[in-house]
Amino acid sequence: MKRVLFSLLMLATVLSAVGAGSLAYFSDTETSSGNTFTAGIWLIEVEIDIKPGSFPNSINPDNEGVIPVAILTTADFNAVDVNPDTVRFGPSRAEASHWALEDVDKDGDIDMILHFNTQDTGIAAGVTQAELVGKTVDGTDIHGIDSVNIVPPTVTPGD
Ligand SMILES: [Ca+2]
Ligand SMILES: [Ca+2]
Repeated sequence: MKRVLFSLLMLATVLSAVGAGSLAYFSDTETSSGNTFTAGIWLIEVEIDIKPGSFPNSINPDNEGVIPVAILTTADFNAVDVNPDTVRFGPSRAEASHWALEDVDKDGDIDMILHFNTQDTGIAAGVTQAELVGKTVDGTDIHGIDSVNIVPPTVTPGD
């Protein structure tokens, strides 16, 4: 299992080991939930799939609908263990409007699918990836990240 032990002493090691995505998560957690990073707080990196079955994960920020996001069960993680009430998604940390347990990726195990109102997520032009955070039923922090393709496309210099 990809577990990362956060402690103040280990911070430099952890950040270099798990990369920029987790760095963003680290700062968000600090401000949003008041967690302190003392020894013994664990973080599980989970596999998520924005818009399961679709790639690229095209999102129109003006859409009034929902964005489905799956938390996938893997050999190392059971998505059934996630407390859906704790899950937040996107730059604005949206709460799910709906969730269910189902085999999203049709590999024979049960995953969690959550729906977030697009307007609640904070996903806007220029966003290239979106994070999901939450906790398991036993209180362990989870974090996942997936790519986002904003439509209609924004003009990028050099294209
Ligand atoms: Ca996808
Ligand atoms: Ca599955």
